[in-house]
Amino acid sequence: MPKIIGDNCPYMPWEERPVESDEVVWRSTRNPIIKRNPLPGVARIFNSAVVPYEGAFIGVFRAETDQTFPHLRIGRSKDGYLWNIEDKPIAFENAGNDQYAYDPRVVKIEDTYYIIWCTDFHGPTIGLAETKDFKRFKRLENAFLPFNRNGVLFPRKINGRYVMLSRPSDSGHTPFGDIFLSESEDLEFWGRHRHVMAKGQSGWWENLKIGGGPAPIETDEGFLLFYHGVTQTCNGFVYSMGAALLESEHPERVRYRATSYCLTPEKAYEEIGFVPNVVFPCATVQDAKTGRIAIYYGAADTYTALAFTTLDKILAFIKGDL
Ligand code: BMA
Repeated sequence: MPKIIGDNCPYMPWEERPVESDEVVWRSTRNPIIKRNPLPGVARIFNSAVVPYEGAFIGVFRAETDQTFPHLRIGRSKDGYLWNIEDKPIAFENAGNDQYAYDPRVVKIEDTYYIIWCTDFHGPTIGLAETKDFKRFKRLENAFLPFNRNGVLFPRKINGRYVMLSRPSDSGHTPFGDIFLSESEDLEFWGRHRHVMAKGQSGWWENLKIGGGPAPIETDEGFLLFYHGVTQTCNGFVYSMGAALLESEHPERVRYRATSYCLTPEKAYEEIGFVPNVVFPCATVQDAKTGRIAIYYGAADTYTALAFTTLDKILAFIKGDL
């Protein structure tokens, strides 16, 4: 059996696959777990990140106000389903009033939690911050020049360097895009850029663009990467979720990549909303002991939803054995 390299999380959200289902990724019966207008002045919470923290969970949420202003808020949950979300945006210690932020990821490396998101620096690019306690947040230098999105840090240094995936883009809705990788010794200066995956290599469902999703999950067979893949229809973009396995010490090399999506908009909360037909994964929590994986994803730029898989099932799917 393949193994997750990482912590156990016996209290993670989990639902067994329904007996009649043969899906590789199955949805929570409680979806969407965060509904419309979840807080006063907040219209929608979606595309958000969750990490285990001190026997419970912390979320860094993409909230959008009733003026459609995207920003980050901290939330806390005992079970990963029911969330208490703060009534104010995260106040970064050294960032002035700059609150514009969306599509966060959170990654723990050694004893520090890093938040990565899409910021505005003369156009979209990758913002970074660190915290140890989710009370004080320090902004670091932006990682890249504009235009870039979908910055995703790996959960450990590789060959002595921090490693980040990103998706160079344009200033608008970006009708193109591949996943690249960059390295840094100090999280400030980035280089040794490598191309990791091209759009469209796994089918028409991702023939417009692709972008990294949650922080890659380390396994004894390599890093498991969930990503979003986008196709264009006469009614707009459709965002699905794909999966691939990257080499452990050379994550710019793809070992396997699934040839079809593992989650695509099918439920009303994924097909109907502020932006229809979007599933957009930004976080996972997993249990090394059982190989269980819970995936947090944004649905239709309106809701937060949960789906599940296990390491053995998703790896078999990626390798084409299912
Ligand atoms: C992308 C990002 C995501 C969003 C998606 C669909 O460009 O802005 O936050 O989910 O578009 O609208």
